[in-house]
Amino acid sequence: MQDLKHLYQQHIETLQTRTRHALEREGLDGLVIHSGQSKRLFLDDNNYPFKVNPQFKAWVPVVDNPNCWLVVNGVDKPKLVFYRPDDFWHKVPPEQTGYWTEFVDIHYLKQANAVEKLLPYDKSRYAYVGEYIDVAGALGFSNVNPDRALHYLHYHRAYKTDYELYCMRQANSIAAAGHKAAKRAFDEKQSELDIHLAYCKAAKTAEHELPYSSIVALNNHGAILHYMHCETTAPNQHLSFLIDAGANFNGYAADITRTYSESSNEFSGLITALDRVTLSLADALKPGVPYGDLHLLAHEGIAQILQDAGIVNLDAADIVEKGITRTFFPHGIGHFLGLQVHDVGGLIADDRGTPKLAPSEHPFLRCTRVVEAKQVFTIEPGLYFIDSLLNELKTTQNGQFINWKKVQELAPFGGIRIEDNIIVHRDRNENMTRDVGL
Ligand SMILES: [Mn+2]
Repeated sequence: MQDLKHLYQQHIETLQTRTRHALEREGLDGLVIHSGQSKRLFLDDNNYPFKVNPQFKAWVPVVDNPNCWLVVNGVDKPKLVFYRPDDFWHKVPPEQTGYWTEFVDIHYLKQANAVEKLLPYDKSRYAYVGEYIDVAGALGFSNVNPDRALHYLHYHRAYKTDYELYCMRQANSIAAAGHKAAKRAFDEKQSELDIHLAYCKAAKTAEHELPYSSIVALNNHGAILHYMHCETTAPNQHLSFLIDAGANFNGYAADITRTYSESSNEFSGLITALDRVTLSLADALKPGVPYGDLHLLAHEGIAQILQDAGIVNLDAADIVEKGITRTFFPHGIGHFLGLQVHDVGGLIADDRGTPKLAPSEHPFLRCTRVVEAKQVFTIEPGLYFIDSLLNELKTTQNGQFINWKKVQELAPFGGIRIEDNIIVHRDRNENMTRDVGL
């Protein structure tokens, strides 16, 4: 705990420095960061699960409390306005204690609409950072979510502090417990819903606390890239299992995918081969390498698998050259990871926010930056048998190179994705996911 306190102290110092620079860009004295508000369902009296403003949780590990505010200027101790109403309907958070509280100046707020007296009097030198533009207006802010400051913060957020790395290792460790339980539930031939519940139980995480909706896909459901459905009854056969599920620690995410085969067969051979691709790409992540190059390397690795398995009757180089790998691997190789699962700043060239978009042949690439130390990425190659894309391929010239009989045999297994979370250090990589035994 002493350690975490020290790491947090350094983290706050880094945020203070970044904030000073961001404010200089914008010609401002400070930022007022809103944690958010509860959101009501249409024509209803229930709220959506609360999701905190990422700019807010960057500063404090408070992820479940709306109507909180931070006033930061990069110099003075950050001021935290912490919402603690008198409320017998909801759980009121306790007065805050713990490793982080001595580094912020905490003020408790009983009534959400009484915040004004705790905010800077002269709003003209401050910008509001948050989602609720009308609230900002009512409070008298004219500068809302200032572009130049946010671009600066987003760009530099790619360089994680040691505190953030600590949190992400913890998130990986929590997710690993879930993944191991989910694998056992698959081996016991449970339903998607029961596997999902086994995951949450082992990760000690309620569904609304997950960093993203888990993908728990049996058999050919693995071919649906964002399969969010959860069958409540078990299928007749458990051929294969793809699970993409993460965890949060202090607001930082893990994002891990594993794929399993029920027995040792051709599909399990593909899993082993793709696992090797994940590991070799994780090795290739190095300072100075454009992240997009890893995406191209992934296509080469996947092409080699398609050739070796006799799925495509061409040499690997030709499979890539003809664009055939895009049918089997239609998404990006990965993304920044941090406060957000797809962390910000991947598609800008500099801290002024100059756009650097994904190339048109690879539109789903989520990061075009050059890899540097202290950055954290996912690496997640995939190989899927997706009906709609295969049908499209069939109508093209390239259709003649495909072993359709083999594709038909493998289609019931859905698809494969193996996703690890990697820290790039100056002289080595740290695979947080393998380090926790997955
Ligand atoms: Mn991911």
